[in-house]
Amino acid sequence: MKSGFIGIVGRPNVGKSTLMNSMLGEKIAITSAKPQTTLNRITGIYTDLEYEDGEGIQMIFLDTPGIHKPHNKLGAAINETAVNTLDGVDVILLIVDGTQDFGKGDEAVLQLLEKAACPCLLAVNKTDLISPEEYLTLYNRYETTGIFDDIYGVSALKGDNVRMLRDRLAGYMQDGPMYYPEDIATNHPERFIVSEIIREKLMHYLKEEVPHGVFVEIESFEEPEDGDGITEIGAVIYCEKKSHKGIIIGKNGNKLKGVGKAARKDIEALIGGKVYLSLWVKVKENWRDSERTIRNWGYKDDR
Ligand SMILES: Nc1nc2c(ncn2[C@@H]2O[C@H](COP(=O)(O)OP(=O)(O)OP(=O)(O)O)[C@@H](O)[C@H]2O)c(=O)[nH]1
Ligand SMILES: [Mg+2]
Repeated sequence: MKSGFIGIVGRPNVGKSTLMNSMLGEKIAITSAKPQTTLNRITGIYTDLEYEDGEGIQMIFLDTPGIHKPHNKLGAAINETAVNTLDGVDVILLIVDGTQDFGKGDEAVLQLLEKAACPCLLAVNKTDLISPEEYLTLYNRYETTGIFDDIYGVSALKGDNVRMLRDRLAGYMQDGPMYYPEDIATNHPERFIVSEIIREKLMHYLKEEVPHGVFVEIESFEEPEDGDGITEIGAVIYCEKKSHKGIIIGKNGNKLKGVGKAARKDIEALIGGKVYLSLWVKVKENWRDSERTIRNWGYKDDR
């Protein structure tokens, strides 16, 4: 059996979570067009018991928040989560956005990688949006750093080269135990994934500052007593301002209904049964700057 850990890092919005989901063939991490969608480290597990010549493999992907210049305590905490992931993995996969020119933020990430003790691969993502010349410019820029064992152009969205990249990463797995049972794709509790799904819909439906100031807490999760009953879930959406509360609820409650309906569909697919979802909105001012709140809500990496 080969197994190991792959740290997925990069700046916000480059497609880390999309690429992890694509390598898993399953949606575990939420994604959105807005930066700072991922706030915790998200584990995605790929197991194939017949990988090569009958030998099995288990690849444990660690998707991380985008590395950025923090503006509040939450930002600092999630940055730390990403940077900590560079330690204790077998291989690091840096993802960059092929549509963006190399800049200061990229330089800062490279400086972090220079200190990493394990091998690094690079994926230039979103190749579906760029020309071969644009790809080559980025390729050359990164190639000269000497940090990467290999550089791949991929499209996480279209799946181009994703299989090849996963096979290359598999080469870094070592003889080791099976850390998780064969049939699980993540080690996060269902409630956490449910709260993430709700947050994803909020990211999609809300504009500008509002979605970044929301946090979702599952208050109740009651599974049916018989197999095909309804799972009843109650969740609270915390936001930072009274005015945001109004925006989230929307005219005649329409916004919140839309979020609830979209989330319910995904949650039903996740748990494979009917769901009754109740959502409430509450205000918790400046929670992104409250050390205690951040820790209580699990955004602090306390390894
Ligand atoms: N065109 C195109 N869009 C992509 C590709 N990969 C990701 N995206 C889009 O880029 C946006 C960001 O994707 P995410 O996977 O959420 O990015 P992330 O790096 O995880 O972002 P954070 O969690 O905020 O750090 C989403 O709108 C994706 O649909 C790709 O290969 N091609
Ligand atoms: Mg992400």
